[in-house]
Amino acid sequence: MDTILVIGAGGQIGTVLVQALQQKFGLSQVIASDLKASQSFTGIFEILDATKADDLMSLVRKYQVTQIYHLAAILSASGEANPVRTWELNMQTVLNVLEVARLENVNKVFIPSSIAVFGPSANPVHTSQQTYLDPTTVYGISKVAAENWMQYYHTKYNLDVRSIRYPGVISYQSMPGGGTTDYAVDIYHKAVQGQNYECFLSEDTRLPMIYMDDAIRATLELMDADAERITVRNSYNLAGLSFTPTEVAEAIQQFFPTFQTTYKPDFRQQIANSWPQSIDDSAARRDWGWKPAYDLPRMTEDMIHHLDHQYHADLTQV
Ligand code: NAD
Ligand code: AKB
Repeated sequence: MDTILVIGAGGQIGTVLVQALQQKFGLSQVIASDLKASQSFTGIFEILDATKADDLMSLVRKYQVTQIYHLAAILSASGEANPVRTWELNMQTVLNVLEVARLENVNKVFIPSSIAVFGPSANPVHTSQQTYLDPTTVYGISKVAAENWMQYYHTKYNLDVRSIRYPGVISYQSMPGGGTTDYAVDIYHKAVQGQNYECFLSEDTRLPMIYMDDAIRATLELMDADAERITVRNSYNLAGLSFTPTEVAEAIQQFFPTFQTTYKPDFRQQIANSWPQSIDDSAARRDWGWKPAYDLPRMTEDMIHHLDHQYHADLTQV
């Protein structure tokens, strides 16, 4: 029976992934961990600072962990405020996870990468799996390095480490934590609260995104795939959908016709300009059958349905 450790479980993806893993493996088989305790978890929770290799090792031994999902990182926009700390945290935690997994014979490891690995030299349209990786952010640099470390641990030690280059993840269940794609969650919250939105990217900035349901399903499908089918050991490109702020605002106006967006680009615009507009994920489709389920209208309907319920339920509790 598998025992799963999720590191950085309190973040945007972790809060949703933990629930999916609990459903799949059982409540007693999933250990959620983060820097601070969170009220939102049912099941097992442990405080863990993943920069501390000994603490990570103790936890893996204590629960005889067989799979690790490592989600702790500082994202693109927050990372630019403190590049050295971002490099240290993003790299040290990845190295600790890989090394502990090797030493403790952990069966499978998942460490996400990001579209942030791409930079100005990559073709921005339908960006291919194998292309130039010249990121402009410290976050992107740390993800490229992490991809190379994953490849190294697989090649040298046969560690079964798997990865996806997530696009910007859009969710109603949890808030994003300091990325360049965060506007695409914020805009829905404002609309459902009856407010207009000031966007920090320009109206025509097209970026690759993915709905949380698709991102979680992709993660579980990759981790379920037979090892011999995995031909990419640095990180798989993954496509969900691509849109601009104008397009998402128009999709929201189908539900809230008076909703208005204004545009005031800040430092995140430069980051967004260096990223792809759309992604070629043919390797993921070929190797483990990836296919996204959500387009912009379907995602918008689902986001608004759930957020409407959340805000309405909150109001009735006041
Ligand atoms: P997040 O910022 O929402 O959550 C990260 C979590 O890690 C936080 O709960 C934080 O407390 C925790 N953490 C930070 N330092 C830690 C440490 N030293 N030890 C243990 N935990 C620590 O991030 P997210 O959006 O959930 O992203 C998860 C992963 O997916 C990251 O690797 C990120 O780069 C990647 N990713 C996310 C997106 C996205 O749009 N959310 C897109 C591409 C890639
Ligand atoms: C960010 O904007 O930094 C993240 C990502 C795409 O990695 N959402």
